Amino acid sequence: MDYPPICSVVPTSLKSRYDKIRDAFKTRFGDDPSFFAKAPGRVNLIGEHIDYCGYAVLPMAIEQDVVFAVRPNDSEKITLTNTDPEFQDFECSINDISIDKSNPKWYYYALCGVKGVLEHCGEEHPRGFSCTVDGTVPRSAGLSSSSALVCCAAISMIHANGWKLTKKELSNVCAYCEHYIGTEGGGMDQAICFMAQEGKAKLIEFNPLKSTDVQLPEGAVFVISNSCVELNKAATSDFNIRVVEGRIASQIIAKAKGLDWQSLKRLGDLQKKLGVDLTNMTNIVKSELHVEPYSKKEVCQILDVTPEELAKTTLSANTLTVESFKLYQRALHVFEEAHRVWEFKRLGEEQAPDVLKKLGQLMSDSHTSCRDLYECSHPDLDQLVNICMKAGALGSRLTGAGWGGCAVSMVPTEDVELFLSTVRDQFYRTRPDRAAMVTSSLFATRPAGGAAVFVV
Ligand code: ADP
Ligand code: NG1
Repeated sequence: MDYPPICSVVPTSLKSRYDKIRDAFKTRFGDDPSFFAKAPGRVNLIGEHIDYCGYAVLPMAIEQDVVFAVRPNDSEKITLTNTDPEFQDFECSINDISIDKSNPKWYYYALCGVKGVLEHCGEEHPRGFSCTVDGTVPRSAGLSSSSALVCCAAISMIHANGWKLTKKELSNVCAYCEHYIGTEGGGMDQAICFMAQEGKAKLIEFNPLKSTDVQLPEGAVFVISNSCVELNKAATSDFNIRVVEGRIASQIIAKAKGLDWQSLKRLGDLQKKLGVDLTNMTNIVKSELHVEPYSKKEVCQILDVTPEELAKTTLSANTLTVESFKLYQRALHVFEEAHRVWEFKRLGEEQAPDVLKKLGQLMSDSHTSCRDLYECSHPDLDQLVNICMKAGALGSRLTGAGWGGCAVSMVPTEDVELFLSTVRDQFYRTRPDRAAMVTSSLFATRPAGGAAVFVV
């Protein structure tokens, strides 16, 4: 069985940071923590907005993470504090966890993880814990700070109670419980958080969850750059509108094909049911869907349901009032992007001639599709991607949900220094607000390890 590691020594490279977190804990709670838990952020190399449609994605964990210093208690209370004064302390009873979807406070993400584990384990009289949180994952930037927080809370709750869940169980529980905050993501972030291995990118497949090592190309480095535009996914409806557009596209095609449309909410499930390949699916999109946006009235007519029934079968709480859906463009992106993921893996494995150029092209095609078909980019992010390409990247694309946040670029190893200084000059130094953030916003990265516990 594959459980998250429980280590007895904090690696030397992390010691000074963990000492500071321990000090913050001690100042607040008057005692030492009994363990640390850590959960990494991630960068998705390719496969955007397709996990919740059931398709495989290709992320790797990054060095930036969320760390909890934890001391279990017998009072059945959760007390959450943060090293960043921006985030206020919070306390509640473990038996009375409520999460307000309309107002995504920082501590709700932690409560999602605790609640998910409690529901899964179903044990009576669980122990609560006091903790101090410290995060280095840039927030609302597509590097999955929210899931790092959820997963870190889940693994802390597990360890505080002496329970055991495998990496797969934790991935599934956390993917499900992050929905309590309102975003209906597909599970990529939580899966890579637990399944990551140092030095390895992973192909993550869903239903059933499976992770496979991916050969990264030799001679290139992945560089992350933040556009410095933030979008909190739970506080806005942009993300869930895309989730719902995918569902409606799937259901309309299913109905046209005489299938049980109500049960076919994911484009990946639809493809399985139809038994055809991804190229065929793009042809089906072109023949069954129209390019113009669908009004809610038209969707209801096609599916032969009332708006109330559509709300129940398909919509989410924050998309009930959406009146227009772009189905053709969203579905086309999903099938083409799903194809690019498998191409990326295949080309990397074959190490074919020109492999770097071909992988770079796939990344750039992915960005174009996110920008034009999925409409989840942002003008500043497009500007950043253009600068990255001119600065020597072989491919560059938005990573994570988008609407701002980070780009990931593939850069020949020998050109990295020149690339970094060009992007620094042309994107960050042109504006004081960006210049102030450059150190935490522009960095080369390599695959980091997954969530772990350090007993002290
Ligand atoms: P991301 O793309 O980073 O997952 P989200 O918008 O989904 O972005 O979630 C970001 C939110 O997660 C923040 O607004 C904050 O509430 C919470 N969060 C992330 N990291 C931390 C942290 N270190 N401390 C407190 N809250 C955090
Ligand atoms: P970010 O932007 O990192 O929160 C979100 C989703 C992923 C995936 C990507 C887009 C959550 C927790 N995360 O990631 O599942 O759909 O967008 O590929 O909802």
